[in-house]
Amino acid sequence: MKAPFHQIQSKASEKKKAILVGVQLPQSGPLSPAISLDELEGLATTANYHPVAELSQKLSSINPKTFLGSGKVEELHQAVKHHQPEAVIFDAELSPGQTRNLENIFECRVIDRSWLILEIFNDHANTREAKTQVELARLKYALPRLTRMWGHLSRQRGGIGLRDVGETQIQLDRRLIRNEITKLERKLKLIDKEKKTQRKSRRGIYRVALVGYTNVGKSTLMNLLTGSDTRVEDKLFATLDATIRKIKKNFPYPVLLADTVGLIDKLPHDLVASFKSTLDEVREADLLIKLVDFSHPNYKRQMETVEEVLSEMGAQAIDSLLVFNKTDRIDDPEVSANAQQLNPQAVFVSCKTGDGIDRLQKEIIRCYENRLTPYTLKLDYYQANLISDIRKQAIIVKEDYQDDRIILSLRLPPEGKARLKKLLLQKNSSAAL
Ligand SMILES: Nc1nc2c(ncn2[C@@H]2O[C@H](COP(=O)(O)OP(=O)(O)OP(=O)(O)O)[C@@H](O)[C@H]2O)c(=O)[nH]1
Ligand SMILES: [Mg+2]
Repeated sequence: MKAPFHQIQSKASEKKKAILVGVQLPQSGPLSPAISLDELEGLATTANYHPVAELSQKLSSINPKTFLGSGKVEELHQAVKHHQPEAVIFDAELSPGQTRNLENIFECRVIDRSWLILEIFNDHANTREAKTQVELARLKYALPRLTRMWGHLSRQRGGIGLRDVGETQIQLDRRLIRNEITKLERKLKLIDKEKKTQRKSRRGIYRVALVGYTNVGKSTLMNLLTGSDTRVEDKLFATLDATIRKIKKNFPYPVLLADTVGLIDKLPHDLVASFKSTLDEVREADLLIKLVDFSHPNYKRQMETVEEVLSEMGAQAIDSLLVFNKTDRIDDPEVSANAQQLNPQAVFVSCKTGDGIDRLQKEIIRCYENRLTPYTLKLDYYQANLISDIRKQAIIVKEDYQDDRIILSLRLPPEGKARLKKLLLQKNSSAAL
């Protein structure tokens, strides 16, 4: 009989041992279980687990009590006895009841994909904003699952007798958690307000946001275009905060670029809700650079996930540029040719070699110029000294020096007209607007 478990040879001894369970449900589409396990392994390793065995399972239906059918649960139980892992990690979202039942059977921790992602976010959160956002998501996740912690405790202390104490304690803890959630939500509202004010101050400047699946190279591209030093790592969710920098290199206009948190399949709902102010950077951008890791075996599905999350966020209508990264890893020219044919609007780049970056910059400029509206401004000759200030607010396409006045053909960014008006008022001029 074929061994159900794939044994993993690895020496990450200081990490916590874990058994991984990849599941393929009918609604997961054509995604192969192997690819789903690959991603789970990446997540588990990032969260400091050392996978000792993997099981992948096609499911036609979910067992409401234990998620998997009884046969598979038993197989897993045997593997748990054999490997003595710290946790069994499922590549699915488990209900609080399913987690509790499985933990009772295995007598070890059972973690679902959502919690695993929350653990990684918790480890990587550095700023006040990210920490608050992650903490809120974790508490919301924990609230309906409190009983399982107390279930453990009452068993350890002899069971039945302590049950009532446990129940009372659960009520108390629930209240504490609810209070904490309210506190964090208030704190986030304040942070949100600060961020809004900051965004307001950047109004009128063209804003570009990098979006994409985690680990596709967003921060690498950000560093390349802005000369900043955002953290780049071959890790999932290296970036949790939105970093904003000016694009400097060879850009004729001021453009702000935002690096944002990576997306992933089945992102926990509470996390998306908690990261609202970070994701607002995406929602309010003028242009989205949708970055794809072209060398990833599952890049098409990753592109779909990004589209799904963007449309959930209400950001699907924003102008966008599709950019395929890591072309240096593609050896087969036919693969590139096919992808180019299927995505004729995409820009192909390698942030590692710099290949294609010039073209990308030109595309960003083209998108920017598409947003400009033509405008004519008539100045008297005594106002000619305003032209250098006007140049900061608009693109001067043509300066026509006539006998009695100067006619400027301008291209204005959104809100440019209001800013021009303000400038002329400040200088006490009454040009014909
Ligand atoms: N070969 C190759 N590797 C690249 C390229 N661009 C980025 N990488 C590598 O891909 C890994 C992830 O890069 P990041 O820039 O951290 O990716 P990210 O999208 O910001 O990831 P998160 O912040 O974790 O979502 C790093 O190891 C980079 O060095 C590229 O063009 N070619
Ligand atoms: Mg990053």
